Amino acid sequence: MDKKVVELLNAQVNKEFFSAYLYLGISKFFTKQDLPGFASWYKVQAEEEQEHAMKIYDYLLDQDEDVSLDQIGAVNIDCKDALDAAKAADKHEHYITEEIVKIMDAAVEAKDYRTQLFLNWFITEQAEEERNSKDMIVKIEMLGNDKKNLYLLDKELGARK
Ligand code: OFO
Repeated sequence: MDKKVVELLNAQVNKEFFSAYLYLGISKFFTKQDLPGFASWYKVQAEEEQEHAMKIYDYLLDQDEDVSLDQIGAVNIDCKDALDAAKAADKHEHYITEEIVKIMDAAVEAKDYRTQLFLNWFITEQAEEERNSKDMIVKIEMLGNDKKNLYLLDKELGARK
């Protein structure tokens, strides 16, 4: 495989694990806010991010490439409220979309059609991730960003498996 494509995929494994870590941090924030439904929703999201990382990990090994398991950055969640946390998640998803697009660009340049096919799943997934993170902001803004108003949404979010 093209060296740059492999490097970017390798870096993305780390970024997806960092996403998991970030969502765990947001989940912890909501646990401490006594909003267990939000906490559970973001914990499920953290698990999804680990699956994303493992998809790329498996793909690289399937192509007989190596995978470097680099250090995952620390997460310091400094959110003042639910809306702030939802906005942090939304910002992160836009960043991840940009990173996936960069890998796709490199795969196109390298005429690496197999990796382009592989990345199609992530392109679709990022559209869903951005929609979900935006929906969360819209819901919080509609209900009102205080704990009493968020109680009902907390019940709904707790149902995510
Ligand atoms: Fe892996 O999609 Fe979110 O970050």
